[in-house]
Amino acid sequence: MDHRTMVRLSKRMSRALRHEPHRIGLTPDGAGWVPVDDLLAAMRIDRADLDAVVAGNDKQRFAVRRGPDGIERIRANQGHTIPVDLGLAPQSPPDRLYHGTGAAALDSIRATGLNRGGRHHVHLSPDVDTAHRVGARRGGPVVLLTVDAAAMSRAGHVFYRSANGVWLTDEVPPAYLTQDG
Ligand code: HQG
Repeated sequence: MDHRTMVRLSKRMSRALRHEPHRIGLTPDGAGWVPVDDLLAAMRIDRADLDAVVAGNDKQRFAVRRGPDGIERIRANQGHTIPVDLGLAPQSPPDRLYHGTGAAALDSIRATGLNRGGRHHVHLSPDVDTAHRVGARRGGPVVLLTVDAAAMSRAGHVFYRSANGVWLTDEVPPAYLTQDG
């Protein structure tokens, strides 16, 4: 599969597993898992293509595992808008985390902090490069924000780390944000 086809398929799988499973007749369990065979049938795709996306995905967006019942299931590691409990345990974050966004959002973020919007959490990156890539998705100049995660943690904010290394928290009030560069 060429890169473009892979990206397109990854996006369709993200949509199916994070946002609109019901549209194609899937019902994820409470933790977001669906049988691999059900996803293949619903999306009309081959197992080899699914495996290529899962293995080749730049961000490890998906996890596949075999349950105690012998059935293989797949879920998105993060980013859902459907209600799921990923079962992540709270973790102590690194002192600093990063968030990349577009310049257009800056005034609003300064006023109200980072909000999770339609997702379950605010997504934070462990390093500047990743944050920059996330911000670049907005298309314009990238704004890089540093999050004082150590201070947030001391103040009682809870952090989780998704299976692909994204740090998740409920919100980041403006007091914990500084802008770089
Ligand atoms: C912005 C991708 C105005 C926020 C990435 C962001 C990530 C505000 C946008 C993952 C705001 C939400 C998540 C406020 C936050 N006012 N704008 N108060 N608070 N925003 O896509 O963090 O490809 O939901 O800055 O790589 O960009 O999906 O979140 O620009 O890991 O696997 O609102 O999505 O991963 O956008 O990205 P998103 P995000 P996947």
